[in-house]
Amino acid sequence: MKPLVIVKLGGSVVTRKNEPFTPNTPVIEQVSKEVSELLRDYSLILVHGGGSYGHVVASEYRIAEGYLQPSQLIGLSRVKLRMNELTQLILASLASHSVPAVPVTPVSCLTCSSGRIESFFTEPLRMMLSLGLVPLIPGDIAMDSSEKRFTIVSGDQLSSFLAVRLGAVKLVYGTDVDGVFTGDPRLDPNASLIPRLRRSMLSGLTATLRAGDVTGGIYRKIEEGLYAAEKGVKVMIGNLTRPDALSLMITDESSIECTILEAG
Ligand code: ATP
Ligand code: IP8
Repeated sequence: MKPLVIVKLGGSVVTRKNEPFTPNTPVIEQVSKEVSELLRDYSLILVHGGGSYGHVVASEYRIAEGYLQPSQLIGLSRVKLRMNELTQLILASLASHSVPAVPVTPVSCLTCSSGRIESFFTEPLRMMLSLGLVPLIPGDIAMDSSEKRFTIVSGDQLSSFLAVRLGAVKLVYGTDVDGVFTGDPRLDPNASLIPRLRRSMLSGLTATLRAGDVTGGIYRKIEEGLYAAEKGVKVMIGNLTRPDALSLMITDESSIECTILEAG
């Protein structure tokens, strides 16, 4: 089988994060085109985040906090409605570029405990990959065996879990900035890119969390990524809103600015 690469298309890539329920269509199209070319040499799993679709509704109903009151149940349904819309848009774009993607809905094949994946039936994913299909997996609601009873499982957690479980050679986290900076590059013009980031460097980092982000933003992404890096997966965080960035991060990483997460 071709080497497996997992790509997390961040919500900041596939949506316009400051405009509720708005896709970033040109970027989705560009990524779909690059994916169709990458499939000649790689097996791919695409995971996508919530951006201005999932986080808005999950935050309104406090889904990530777990079960608090019955009125949240319709919120679970509404998060799914919005995330399905976004998945559908990405799926349609991929299909228009002849990418044989198949949506896989995490709430139906995994459970969490206190917000962390505890069991995941990954056999369908293995079978899809061996056929040359491209699983397309959203961050999702999930059932939780702790007293929370339900939670949100982020695309970041799904990506690192699957990278380790399925033996990916590389995990690419795509956002709308060039990698991890010393501070939020949107707010701090003096923030500089960190080309290689280890766990021991985390205390020197300043990061901001967008209002309404229910899954922990860039800090949590780094934590999830380090888990996979420490298990031997090459993990990179970079800007997938730039044309050709996805192709370069996968085929020629030294030619593009990004952050590589390192074990140790
Ligand atoms: P989603 O959770 O919707 O999938 P995402 O995975 O695309 O979103 P975010 O969690 O929003 O990404 O993280 C990327 C954002 O983090 C950037 O838009 C950036 O403004 C912000 N950020 C805050 N602090 C930093 C930092 N120190 N380095 C890099 N980005 C940072
Ligand atoms: O955007 C969260 O996934 P993420 C998905 O990868 C939902 O953190 C449903 C909010």
